[in-house]
Amino acid sequence: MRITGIELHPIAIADPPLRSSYGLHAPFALRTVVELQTDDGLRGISETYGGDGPLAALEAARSRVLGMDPFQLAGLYRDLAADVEKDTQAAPGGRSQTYLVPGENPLDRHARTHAAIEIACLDLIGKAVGKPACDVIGGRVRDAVPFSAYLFYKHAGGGGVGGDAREDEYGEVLSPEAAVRECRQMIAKYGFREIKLKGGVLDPDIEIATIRALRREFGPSYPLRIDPNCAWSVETSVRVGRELREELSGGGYLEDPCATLEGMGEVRRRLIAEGIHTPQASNVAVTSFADVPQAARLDAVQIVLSDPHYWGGMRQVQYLSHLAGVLGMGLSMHSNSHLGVSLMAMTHVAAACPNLTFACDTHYPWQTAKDEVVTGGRVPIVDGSVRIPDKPGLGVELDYDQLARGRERYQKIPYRKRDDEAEMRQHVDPNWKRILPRW
Ligand code: GKR
Ligand code: MG
Repeated sequence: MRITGIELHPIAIADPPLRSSYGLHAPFALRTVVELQTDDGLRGISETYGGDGPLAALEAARSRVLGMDPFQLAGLYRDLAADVEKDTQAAPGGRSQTYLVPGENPLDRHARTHAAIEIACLDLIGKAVGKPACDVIGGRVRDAVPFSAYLFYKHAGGGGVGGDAREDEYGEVLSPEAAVRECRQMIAKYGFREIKLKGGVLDPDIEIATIRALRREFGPSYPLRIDPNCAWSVETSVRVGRELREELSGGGYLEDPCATLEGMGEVRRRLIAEGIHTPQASNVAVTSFADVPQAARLDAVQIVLSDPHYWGGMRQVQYLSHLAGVLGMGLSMHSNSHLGVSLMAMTHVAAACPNLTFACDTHYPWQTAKDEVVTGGRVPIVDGSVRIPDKPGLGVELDYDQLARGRERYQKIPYRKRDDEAEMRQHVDPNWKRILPRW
């Protein structure tokens, strides 16, 4: 089997005005759908980050991928990584994700590009051998993968503009009471059994009150996690850890409370000194394999957040799962705004990682059927979980009319890169800047 064609579909999908320490989500999120064709008539698909940067990186890989046997993935990773090693040398001061929105770190470009190609190849391989992708990469340890209710503070609005404006299902959410309502709605609709609050938006005392209100409403059988994306100082992180000692216990965690592994290591030491063992998770201080041993040495991170989109694909996430296990760390999964193709890639790899024992993050509830590009509409989330379909590969196919609509939306909008800070200045506060730590 040889790859004979690559089609890259840049699309825009409506996204509500969600807030985080990065700023505000734009009315449309950008994604790229990758489609590979083979000489025996198969089509393999994947979904990745959108906009000019990811598209250019995929274009640059075109000649390497055309003619390739989709089973031969190790050499592809080596060749894509070779280019980035040069970038690393050109970046004295090292790598850091702290100030970059996900998908924009130049030092991980090869991993993101490889992921997009690898996932489409695994879809092809699954189709060629008649097996689901999770069974191609070593076999599933679960048939259904649990996801968490991913709560955001948000402004009123359902995302999109004009004829593409979407219904505002959750309304404005800028208080603890509204966050509880949002969570109730999301759990009623999807049946999630774990809860994540995106923090770093309101004063930490309000965010503490939000977590407490969630605990009162849902009780200790719903583990809680809070993620301010580095908006807090070490001092504030320790204070929040202390005040939420009870609420974040029993399967919950504190995610990237402050910047850097050193900062998180200090938070950990100080909390332990007070007898508080709340684990810390990261998708900001730990974004590459090189970060993991250091995170373990400093005891800064106890749970690594995997994500096939930037860790290099499904098999790289399995390696990460293994490494985390060897170092005594747990594994969970990070997400960004995405559609059903990504959801299925996340589900397949999570099914094939024994060490991934937390419910994965997903932004999927924030997108709608109007933007979905897989046939049959939205991928069902039932009892908080996505089941592995009894179909080969990822188990989803593209709806080409929907894809064309996504491409049209992409052509209509002026931006080609996620810039939450600019959105914040345009819609909320003309003087807004991302300041870390803010509190
Ligand atoms: O969508 O605004 C967002 C999130 O803040 C996202 O960008 C983060 O990557 O979900 C992510 C996280 O866990 O840090
Ligand atoms: Mg995070």
